[in-house]
Amino acid sequence: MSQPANDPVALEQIAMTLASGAAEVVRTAAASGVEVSTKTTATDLVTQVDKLAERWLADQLATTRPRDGLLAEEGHGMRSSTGVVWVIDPIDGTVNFVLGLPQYAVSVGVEVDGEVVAGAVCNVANGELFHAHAGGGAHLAEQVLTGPRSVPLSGAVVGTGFGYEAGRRARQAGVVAALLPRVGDIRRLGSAALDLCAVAAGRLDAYFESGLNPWDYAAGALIAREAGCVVTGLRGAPIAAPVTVAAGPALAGEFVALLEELDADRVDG
Ligand code: LIP
Repeated sequence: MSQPANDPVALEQIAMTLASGAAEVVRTAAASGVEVSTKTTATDLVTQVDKLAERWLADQLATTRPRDGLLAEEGHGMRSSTGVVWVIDPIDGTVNFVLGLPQYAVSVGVEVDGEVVAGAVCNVANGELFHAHAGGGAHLAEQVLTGPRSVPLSGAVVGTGFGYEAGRRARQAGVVAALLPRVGDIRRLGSAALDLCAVAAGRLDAYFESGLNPWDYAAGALIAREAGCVVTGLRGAPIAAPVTVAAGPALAGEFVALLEELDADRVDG
């Protein structure tokens, strides 16, 4: 009997193949040089490699999943007639990619009827492939991921990121300045998708960021949840409305309360 078109296990396998394949497209294209341009601000970069990888992903889906929808960072979009939507960032961490800092990824999330049920994140630089499907746990290759260590908030290493608009970054910096003496340390690694996978893998104790786009978090949030992490917004809001938080269950309540105390969800003026 063939698998249903929206079976999470099958969708996870496709997401893994797409993420790994697009990562190879990025590696190959980058070898020929990278042309950089800007989007919303001078720091919001995009390259022809982002666009090439997204075109490759769109072409793969047009061939293998022609009736599914597509939402991708660099503009490819398709309406779904199956209830399945692929939510894609061809290079998450574009600034790192341009600089050659090995922390950038292809992120492929899969929604069925509005809920993300499968996803894969491939670190282009080292080939690490994080993946999950709803109810199936989270994995790095074949390794089962179980989230962060047990650590008090005062010792927690917290990942975060910043937007591209200067005024917003100033307000975000104010939150981080107030947070830093209350936690163990801060890391700004430059890719939300890999930050969320780092929490899933226990490489970060927690993560928060305001203003993420669906393609930044779709796959990583599922992977973190399937690793047993709490992934939430602030004050009962859904994730990315505007803040996305990921932490182990023992730390999440205290961490969310601290972010609410510091008004981490009020940086948009
Ligand atoms: C990036 C995010 C990161 C954020 C960066 C940037 P992009 O996505 O993944 O968390 O802090 O400013 O938005 O633009 O490289 O795809």
